Amino acid sequence: MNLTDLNKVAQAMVQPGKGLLAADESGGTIKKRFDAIGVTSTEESRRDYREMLFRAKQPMAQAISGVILYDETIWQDGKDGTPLIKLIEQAGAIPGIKVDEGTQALPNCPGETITLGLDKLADRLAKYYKQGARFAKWRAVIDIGAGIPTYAAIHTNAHALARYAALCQAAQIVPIVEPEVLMDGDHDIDRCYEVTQFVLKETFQELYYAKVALEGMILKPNMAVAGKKSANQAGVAEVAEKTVRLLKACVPAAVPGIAFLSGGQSDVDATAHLDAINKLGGLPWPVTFSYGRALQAAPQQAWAGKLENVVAGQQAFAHRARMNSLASKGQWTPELEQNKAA
Ligand code: 5MM
Repeated sequence: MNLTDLNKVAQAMVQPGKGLLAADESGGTIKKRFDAIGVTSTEESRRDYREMLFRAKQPMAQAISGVILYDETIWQDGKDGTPLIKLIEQAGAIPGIKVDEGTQALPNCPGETITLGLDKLADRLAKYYKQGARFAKWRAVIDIGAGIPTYAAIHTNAHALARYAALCQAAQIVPIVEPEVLMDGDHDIDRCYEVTQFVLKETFQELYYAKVALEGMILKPNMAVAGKKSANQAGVAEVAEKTVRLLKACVPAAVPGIAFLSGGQSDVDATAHLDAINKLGGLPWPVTFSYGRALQAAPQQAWAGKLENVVAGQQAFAHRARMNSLASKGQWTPELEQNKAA
């Protein structure tokens, strides 16, 4: 492992004013997204959609430091034969790859899951590196509900994240460590805080046991937010204050950066929260975005699978990318949000 080089890539991923585009939807997830806009999910439609995003010059060059790809995409060519991965590189962004293979029920833990994909991961990482990937992503999923999460689920998922991260670094690939505490339930923000704190502490403990170099990784956490079904929603200031307190208590300063997931927050909420977090200032790490839905919902709506809508789709993507770029510097305002033409 060359830690200096890993650290350089990690720092580039969280460089000022930029963040990550999570375009790594697996087959099932992208089908769900396409169903919502009336588009049939085929190899070609998925290619066309992602090519539209990667060819959006302005947002790709100004706001996106890296793109997380799904296995299918990293081997795909654009319509004119240019490999999609080349389009990302030409825009000055770093290609990355999702290497987890989804989740499966965790035995003895009803309602909880473990993320799959460790078997043969070393071989897959070597192939992805050769293809140009310089970082990877693995998502562990922790749900909050009656009697869950259990320690068994938290520990098993943290252990898998650490094994994945160690394998990535051995393959000279920066691991994005993503322990996602879902916001699907009716819990309040304090319950989310408490569970996320436990999950992060366990994750960093396991990373330490696995001898993962913190300087060569990126953390992709959830923010401290109330569950979607909670009657007791927290405001922007409370989310920012509690998220910062939580992360400061759990994430060592040696970590080069934090890139949040959006987790089902609305586009504007995800931006407003990131902005408020950065406006608080005094953070030991750069804090930016690694959004999937919060960057893509608007371009998906605008595109709707039609060739004549490609420019509109790219403009919608450019707007969200610009808003999040501003938020990553604490420079976003609701007025700028309205000004789509700029
Ligand atoms: C883009 O969605 C990613 C892949 O999800 P599946 O494996 O379930 O298809 C997802 O991991 C994503 O990268 C993160 O959750 C962040 O995306 P959001 O939409 O939460 O910002």
